[in-house]
Amino acid sequence: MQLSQEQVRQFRTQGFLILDQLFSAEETEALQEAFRRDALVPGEQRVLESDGGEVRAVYASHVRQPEFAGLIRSPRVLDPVRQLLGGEAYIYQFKINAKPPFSGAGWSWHQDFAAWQMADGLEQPKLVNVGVFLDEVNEFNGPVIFCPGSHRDGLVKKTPAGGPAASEQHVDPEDIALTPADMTGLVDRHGLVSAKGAAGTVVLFDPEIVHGSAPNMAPYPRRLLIVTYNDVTNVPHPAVPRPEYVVGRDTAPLRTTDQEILPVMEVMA
Ligand code: HL5
Ligand code: SIN
Ligand code: MN
Repeated sequence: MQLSQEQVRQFRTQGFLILDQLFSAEETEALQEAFRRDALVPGEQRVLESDGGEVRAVYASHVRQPEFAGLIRSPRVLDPVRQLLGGEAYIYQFKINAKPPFSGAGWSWHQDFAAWQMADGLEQPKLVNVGVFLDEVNEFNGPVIFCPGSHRDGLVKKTPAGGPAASEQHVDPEDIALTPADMTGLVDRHGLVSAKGAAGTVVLFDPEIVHGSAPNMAPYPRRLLIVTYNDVTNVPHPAVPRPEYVVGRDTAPLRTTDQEILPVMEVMA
């Protein structure tokens, strides 16, 4: 599966591209079920909201749940990623941001590559993020908001905000948050667009695009899965490596599979 030239052009100029309902309702339900299972697994990979209540994010579900192992190798995802990178890809990071009903907090304005350069010594922004909507995303449940075209300005901030980290488990965008002064200029130049759509929709986005999201005000969740693929020639050189759940160590080129998300049904005799 390849993107059209127009889709590639959109990704390069806007910094994101929406692929409406790339996954079917049945596939999305299987992914939801796999996440329900995975969110129960105790461990460092599970990040709670700051009040200690609900699950804020879960990392590396692709190493525990077969549905996610299939998803990351799906030609519908991996082919466009390799097309955009112009090379082979491996999994840098896999996370699901849960944003539960009413209580899911927002994510501060940030650029992903700032975190990965600072925390992991990653040299080049040769990555592609693939966001998969596990629920419908609308104006009520805290869509990701992009500052379109902002990726072409490069990194706005190259040092952490200072002060105690919001989380010991990962870099919370709060720790690299852009200031109101940064955002005023960016929004003047580029405006803002939110990524909305039915469950099963995919949004590809650039590691340098400025983005963030508001809390979930709705009585339903906004579970957003984000797979970050890195170019195999761009492996990080960290002073101190972060845990494997947050930065993948298997840098071998990922191959597509025809065993995607749903189990292949056994044919009854
Ligand atoms: N939580 C990620 C990490 O690598 C960084 C953020 O949205 C990605 C900024 O720890
Ligand atoms: C992120 O950038 O990882 C958070 C975006 C979101 O889940 O709204
Ligand atoms: Mn981000």
